[in-house]
Amino acid sequence: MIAAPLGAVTRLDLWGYRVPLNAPLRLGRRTIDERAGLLLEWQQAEGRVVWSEIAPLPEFSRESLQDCIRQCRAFFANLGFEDVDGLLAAVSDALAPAVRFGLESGCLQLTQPLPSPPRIRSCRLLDTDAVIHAEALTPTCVKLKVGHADLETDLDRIRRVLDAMAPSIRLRLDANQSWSLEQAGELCAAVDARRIDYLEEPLRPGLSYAGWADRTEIPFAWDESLRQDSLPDLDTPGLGALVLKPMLAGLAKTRDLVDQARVRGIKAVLSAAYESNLSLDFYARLAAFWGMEGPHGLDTFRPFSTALLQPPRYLEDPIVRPVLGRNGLEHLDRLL
Ligand code: OSB
Ligand code: MG
Repeated sequence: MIAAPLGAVTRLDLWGYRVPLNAPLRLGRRTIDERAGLLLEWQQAEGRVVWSEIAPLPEFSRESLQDCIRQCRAFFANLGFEDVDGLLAAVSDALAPAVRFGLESGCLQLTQPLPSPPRIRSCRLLDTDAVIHAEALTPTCVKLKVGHADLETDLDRIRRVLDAMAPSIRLRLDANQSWSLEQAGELCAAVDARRIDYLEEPLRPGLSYAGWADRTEIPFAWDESLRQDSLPDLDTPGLGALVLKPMLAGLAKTRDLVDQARVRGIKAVLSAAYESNLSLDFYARLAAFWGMEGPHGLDTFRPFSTALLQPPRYLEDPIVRPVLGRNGLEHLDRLL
């Protein structure tokens, strides 16, 4: 990496944002009706500005927004940096993943020539309670949340979605760690395996995947499991994809897992955690920069009532929202 002197950053500001959601969003056991987060504004000489985001997701992140604000203040108060490399070297696991992401993604934009956000097709996300409309017919990939109801109800929904989809469209299922190996096996046996891309996090936390490949041809994917204290065995038979949420893991750890997937011929899929359009654009740039195939899990902008600072640029089919300018943000601190 080219060591751009941090002196080139003339100012760093911490901002807060709150965006009402168009519809309540269910996250695990909680429902939220607004999304809150932080933005870092990195100003450089010649008026160049880079934005990065820190947006821990309730129910999925351990850190709160207040934790992140505290950690940002302490990080810049206690450490003097020579350059971007020095700053990155000071980013340790003592910092929460969302804070690491905000710092790492800011530094990446400062030092690397990222492409502008390409327009990409995301995997269309259908909510648990979603009614299956004809809109499910257009994408190349659909993701359905399962595991909240009993198996018969899930099977019924899966079959209805499959019936509504052209045969070429791939279906991804996400059970968010709901089932035993037996339940997952039962479900897999009852669906058309050829139409399922993969089944994300089928098993309850702590259960072994050792018997997976003996039971079904449907590959499983790991998401939550990749954020446990110790990394699961990436050579486990049946593992078909790593679903990577940079906001929940940090950017450096995400990059490492992209490499680990690549050497094994496993799919690596970027997945959003309801960040603002700024991070969604960043993920699209990242996917191009890292040469990742997709489709990625970036269909999370729909519930947002407002875009931050600029319209989203990564969307193949535009979603038009009013744009909240810099004066709609709350200034929290000057960090540098
Ligand atoms: O379970 O993968 C999840 C978003 C926030 C929290 C958890 C999840 C998600 C997504 C993002 O599903 C969209 C995707 O991966 O397609
Ligand atoms: Mg998931």
